[in-house]
Amino acid sequence: MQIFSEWQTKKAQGKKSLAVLIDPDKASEAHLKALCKKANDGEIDYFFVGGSLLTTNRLDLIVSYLKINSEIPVILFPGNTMQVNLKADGILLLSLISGRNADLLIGKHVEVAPLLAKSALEIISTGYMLIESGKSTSVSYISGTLPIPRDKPEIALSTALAGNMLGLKCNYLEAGSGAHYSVPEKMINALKEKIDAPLIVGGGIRDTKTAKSILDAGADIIVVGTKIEKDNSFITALAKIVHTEKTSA
Ligand code: 1GP
Repeated sequence: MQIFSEWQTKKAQGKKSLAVLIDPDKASEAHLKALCKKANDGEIDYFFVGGSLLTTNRLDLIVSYLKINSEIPVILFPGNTMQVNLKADGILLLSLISGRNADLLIGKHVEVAPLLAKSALEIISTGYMLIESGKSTSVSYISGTLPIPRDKPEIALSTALAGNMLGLKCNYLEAGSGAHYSVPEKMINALKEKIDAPLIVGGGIRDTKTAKSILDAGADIIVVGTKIEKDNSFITALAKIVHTEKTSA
């Protein structure tokens, strides 16, 4: 099944998913091996691969390894136009709608569109929103944009609605990697109540309690990176929560 239609089907069934974010600069082979095992055991639903800034040339190596050794979709989560790899299954074509940097709203997309059009990658257009998270994050600094204030769910909702009216297929609330505070539940809930598009939430999820409240508030897919880089046993604990919600929903 195509990735996005799987997201829609799962959402309709009240099923939740766990995406693990892999930063190509940081992932060792041992780490990737452990992640693939967990993916093949059903603990991880999707791999997201990318980062705000890559300082090595390992993207192709990482995507190839994941494709050979795991059975789950590998989805590019590109920080810039250099992070396109045709061996992946899909790409989140991010439009940074919380910001007013024209390059990240449409400019970079123009540069990669001809390549993407010729590829077999599934293109998932995504309304990407940075949410203020207690500290300046790489994504905010690199994108040169201000995040949405965390106490303004109505701004996030209006932004997501506008993005979806413009044709973006899903929404991503991003606190930023290593965020002090994850995305507020009230904001997640505001989007869940009014928008049918699949909702992805990530940034600063370091414990199962936070993961559960984000899922309960209405996230369909949670994305976890930093904590798993340090402790991949966290995946098993997270998977129990994410996939229990599946059966209880
Ligand atoms: C994905 O940026 C996040 O949305 C990942 O954040 O590294 O804090 O888990 P962490």
